[in-house]
Amino acid sequence: MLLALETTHIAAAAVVLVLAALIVALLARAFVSRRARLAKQVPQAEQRETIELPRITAPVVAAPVERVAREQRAREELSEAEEQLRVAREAVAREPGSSAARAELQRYEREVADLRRRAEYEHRKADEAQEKARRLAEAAAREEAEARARAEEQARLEAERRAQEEARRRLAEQEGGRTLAEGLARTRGGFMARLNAFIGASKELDDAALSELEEILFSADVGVHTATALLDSVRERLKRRELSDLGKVKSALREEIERILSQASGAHGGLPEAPPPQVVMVVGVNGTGKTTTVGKLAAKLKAAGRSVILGAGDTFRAAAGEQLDVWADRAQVPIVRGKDGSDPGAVLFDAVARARGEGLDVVLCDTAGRLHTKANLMDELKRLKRTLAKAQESAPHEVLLVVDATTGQNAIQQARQFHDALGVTGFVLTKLDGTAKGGVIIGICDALKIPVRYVGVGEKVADLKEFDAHEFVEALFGE
Ligand SMILES: Nc1nc2c(ncn2[C@@H]2O[C@H](COP(=O)(O)OP(=O)(O)O)[C@@H](O)[C@H]2O)c(=O)[nH]1
Ligand SMILES: [Mg+2]
Repeated sequence: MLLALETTHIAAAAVVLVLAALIVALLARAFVSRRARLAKQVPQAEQRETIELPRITAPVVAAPVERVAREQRAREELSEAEEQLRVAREAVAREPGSSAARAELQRYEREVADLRRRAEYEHRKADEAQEKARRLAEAAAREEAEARARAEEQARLEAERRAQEEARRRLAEQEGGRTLAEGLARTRGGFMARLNAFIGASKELDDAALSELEEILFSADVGVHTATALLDSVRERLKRRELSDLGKVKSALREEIERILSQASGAHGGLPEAPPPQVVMVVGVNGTGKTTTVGKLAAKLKAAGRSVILGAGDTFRAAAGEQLDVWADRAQVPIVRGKDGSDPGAVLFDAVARARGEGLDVVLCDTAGRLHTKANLMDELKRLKRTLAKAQESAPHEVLLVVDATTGQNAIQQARQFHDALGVTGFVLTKLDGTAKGGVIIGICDALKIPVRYVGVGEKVADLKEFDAHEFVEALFGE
């Protein structure tokens, strides 16, 4: 009974003690946190008397926010412990003899040391996280810049592709030019019509008929020399009794004309083969169609897969350079242009040098057909030719004379002048579509034995045709 009573007392005492301890602990905690709250209001300099951690810099990027928050928390806990350490120090100072106060001080010293290490660790981690985030941001920025550059490059290529397509479209538009027969319609309507009428009249092949034929041939713009030669060949065949009727006269003339044309020109026209860069010097009187021919030729060669560069050698007229620029743009080929009035030799030299440097196939050199200065055109062209030879051995590979068919027989004389001065290697007869004087082509071939490379029957690219003697005669004699 007594034992039971004692046990009850002990239990009650224990409960009271535990309760008392709890109350003390709660009070102590409330006190500590109040001090800590107060400590937070203490100015920063005072708070930082023992630790100098680097300041938290604003995060460069948003990613390490959590790390920064952890560092912030660690700092707060550290400053709370530091505050408590300060209080403990004061307590020891007040009661130097109190071992409880010293024990408290040691505990806070350890705690502050631990928390400082943690704060430093969190600071390092936050730094690392920031650094990592910065690197990621940099990589992202780099990637974005690269993607932008790629997009820009793609846009550029797309624009280039569209420009080329546009150029091709324009070329295609220009295609479907005249046929040779259509281009020769006027010539056919002139001398050929007279010849046909003469033959259709079915006269006797007597002297009167022959002098009528002579007159027709003289009117054909083939030149006196060639007209005479053609008539002679008819007479010759008559003598050999090869010609029994007038119908045969026509086929005899046709044969003879084809012989003259192909003797000079070979089987096919176009530019002859030459090692790259093939330098073509285009010459001729003003207005014959040099610049146009250079442009058309550039488009044709380019379409055939050859790389071409244009040299704007007519620096005497501003319009000539601009005109060639338009062609370069249309044909999508590079062009070398000098300032107006600058030395054409320098321009053409540059064009050849660039063709050599870039490994291009053909250099088409436009030249002036008339000079503003008193200088003689032929002397100037001779000088240009020498310049081209200096730019490249064996250049120019071709001296291409452009002759305007509408000038008729005068063209023969003109061609002779150019040939004597420059050694023309081939010629182009332009504007056949606009004249009945197409016979001049026979006269030039016969008189100078220069091959015809191309004929022009209009202003479109497709209107510049590679010359073919058989095709030409067929178109000329065709009904
Ligand atoms: N109808 C026609 N006109 C042409 C032909 N070739 C050139 N032309 C025109 O002739 C004019 C003079 O040509 P251009 O090339 O400037 O002559 P350049 O002074 O010798 O350079 C231009 O209006 C050309 O379009 C052709 O074969 N037929
Ligand atoms: Mg010109």
